[in-house]
Amino acid sequence: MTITITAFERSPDRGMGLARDTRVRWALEEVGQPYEVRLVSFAAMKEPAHLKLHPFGKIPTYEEGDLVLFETGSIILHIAEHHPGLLPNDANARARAITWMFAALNTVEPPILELANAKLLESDKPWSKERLPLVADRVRGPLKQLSARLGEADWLDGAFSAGDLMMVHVLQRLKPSGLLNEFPSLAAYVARGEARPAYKRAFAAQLEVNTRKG
Ligand SMILES: N[C@@H](CCC(=O)N[C@@H](CS)C(=O)NCC(=O)O)C(=O)O
Repeated sequence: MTITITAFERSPDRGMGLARDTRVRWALEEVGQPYEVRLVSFAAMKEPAHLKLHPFGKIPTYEEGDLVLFETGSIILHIAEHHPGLLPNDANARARAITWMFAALNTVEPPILELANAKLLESDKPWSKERLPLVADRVRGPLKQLSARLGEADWLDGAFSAGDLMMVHVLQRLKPSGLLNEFPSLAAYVARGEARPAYKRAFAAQLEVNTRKG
């Protein structure tokens, strides 16, 4: 059955790979599933046709036959559960890999998004200079703990899993801030993720959309 995802017609990051369709493309590349992409504008995302797929008017969405999913956590879990390659066979190891997906989305991503929003949307406010260091410190806390847990390992719990895929993509948003480089083992972890052939294919595919003329 054809898989169709949605992505930005023009991503605000101009193809740096931070838009969340990249993590879904990456998961599909890891498990070797072909997919089609429907590009949507910011205006179209808020129209009834897209709101039927995504009640919050965002990308990405995932369509496969009658199934429509939104939220990258759910989409990637679905992909990982239906195709080998992103979750271990052992039940406990599988549950732990899924736990890392939740940790990426629920513990690590929120302060990173807060920092990105503080820089993007609040830098003109008189209190911004005072607030930014506080927000940055709220990112450093979980990064320090994550770095301690990763230790010398390549991946968070044995072989590369959907948990690593999600965590690497979440951490990538920190690269422009320089904050990731404060944690060399996490910077190396992200680089290991980016070196995977499946990631490279996903990155190239979204870049192609964002550098297309017209
Ligand atoms: N929690 C959602 C977040 C989705 C999301 O925020 N998508 C962004 C692109 S990365 C978006 O569509 N932003 C446009 C908007 O909110 O209007 C997920 O993981 O899928």
